[in-house]
Amino acid sequence: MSKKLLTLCLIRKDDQILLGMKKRGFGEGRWNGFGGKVLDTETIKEAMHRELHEEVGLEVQDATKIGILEFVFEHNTDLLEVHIFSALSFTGEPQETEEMKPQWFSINNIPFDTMWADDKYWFPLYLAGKKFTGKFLFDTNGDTILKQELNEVETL
Ligand code: 6U4
Repeated sequence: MSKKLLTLCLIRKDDQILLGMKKRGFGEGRWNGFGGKVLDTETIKEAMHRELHEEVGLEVQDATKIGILEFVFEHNTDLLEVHIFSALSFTGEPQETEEMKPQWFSINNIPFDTMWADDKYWFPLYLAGKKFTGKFLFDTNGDTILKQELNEVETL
């Protein structure tokens, strides 16, 4: 297995959450938080800030790590380790970029049907202010979860 580190940043303002429609590449056609691959030259947190800026033009000051999830796809030797951050304030205006089209959603109306299939399991923990770790095995095309494990944790 070769492990790849990725970031995902979720921004919440009162009862709204900012998601982006991925316009190209991995996860195209799904709403998601903002993030991407950690480069060899940067820390995970630096990557989170860089990707947030590149994908939606925002800066955050208060991001805290809330989750670490591992994703594996059937018949694939890559393991994606996604480090998830939560921020409650930001500077800048959300901007559409070549990668993402941002939109605010009510936390009571999150578009789970157009998101990664794992999101509906761990978003409730995120929204309740909990921390978590988990592992998900997807089928080859990433549409169906074949196996999963999700745990609430005290610290990460
Ligand atoms: P670049 O480097 O821009 O070509 P790209 O292939 O577009 O990469 P990447 O790596 O930037 O994609 O971003 C993948 C994003 O999707 C990361 O923020 C992590 C996130 N992600 C991957 N699998 C996920 C999953 N199962 N559930 C989820 N987010 C996931 O909520």
